[in-house]
Amino acid sequence: MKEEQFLQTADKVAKELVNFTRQENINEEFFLDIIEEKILPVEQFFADYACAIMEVETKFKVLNEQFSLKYDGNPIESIHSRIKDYDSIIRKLIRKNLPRTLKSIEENINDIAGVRVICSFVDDIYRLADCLLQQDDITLIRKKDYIKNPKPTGYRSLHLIVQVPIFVENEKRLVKVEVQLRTIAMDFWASLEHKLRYKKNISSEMLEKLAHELTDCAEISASLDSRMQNVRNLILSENNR
Ligand code: 0O2
Repeated sequence: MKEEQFLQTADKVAKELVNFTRQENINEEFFLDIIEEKILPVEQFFADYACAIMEVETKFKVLNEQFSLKYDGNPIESIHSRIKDYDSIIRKLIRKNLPRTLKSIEENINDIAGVRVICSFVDDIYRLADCLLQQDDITLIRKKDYIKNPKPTGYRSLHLIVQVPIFVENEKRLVKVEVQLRTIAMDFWASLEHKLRYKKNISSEMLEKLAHELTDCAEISASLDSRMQNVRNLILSENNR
């Protein structure tokens, strides 16, 4: 809905600009130059991230196929990707007191392109991450293991910032992508917690109580993951006997 409203507004602004150019007899070439100078670089900038997402998604899809041949079943339940919206990017720049330029966004914001990989078991997360990082066109920029070291909120996931090459015409560009790997249980918790975090009109005492409750739920969910992993290990060892 937000995207639809944005497109309608953008369409209206574009039409007004064209009318203004005509009424004021502004040189059409000048108008097109401005578009070329201001709008196309932004479009190109975000297009690079969309391509990088495709590259990383394909790598995971290939790994998923390969793993399903070698092991028992597919390790990946689903993959969700997104380009961070412009509002969130600007808010992050302001929060970090950084300049609001494309160069600054490229250098300082690591999660413009995000790929979330939902796995069946915790072991799959580490196996997939290792396989991705072994590929010689992937460079690891940063790794944060919130599974071994959960956030105080209870949040768990493995975060990788990787750099991947994309090939456009005669040029190779290196683009950063944030990969979040988590189990179904971790994703279930994170999605609900994210929804609840933005609920308004809650007293501070209640907020504190709910934060404890959510951390507790994260523990329960982690213990479920660990039990499911044990069940899987037992089945695998039985099969190998
Ligand atoms: P969205 O819409 O989910 O993408 P950095 O990017 O390194 O500058 P930071 O804060 O160090 O910033 O990154 P961090 O904490 O490693 O990862 C941030 C992302 O992890 C968040 O993205 C969430 O997706 C997820 N995350 C981290 N902590 C929590 C948490 O407590 N609960 C939930 N539900 N998700 C969490 P964004 O930026 O919030 O946006």
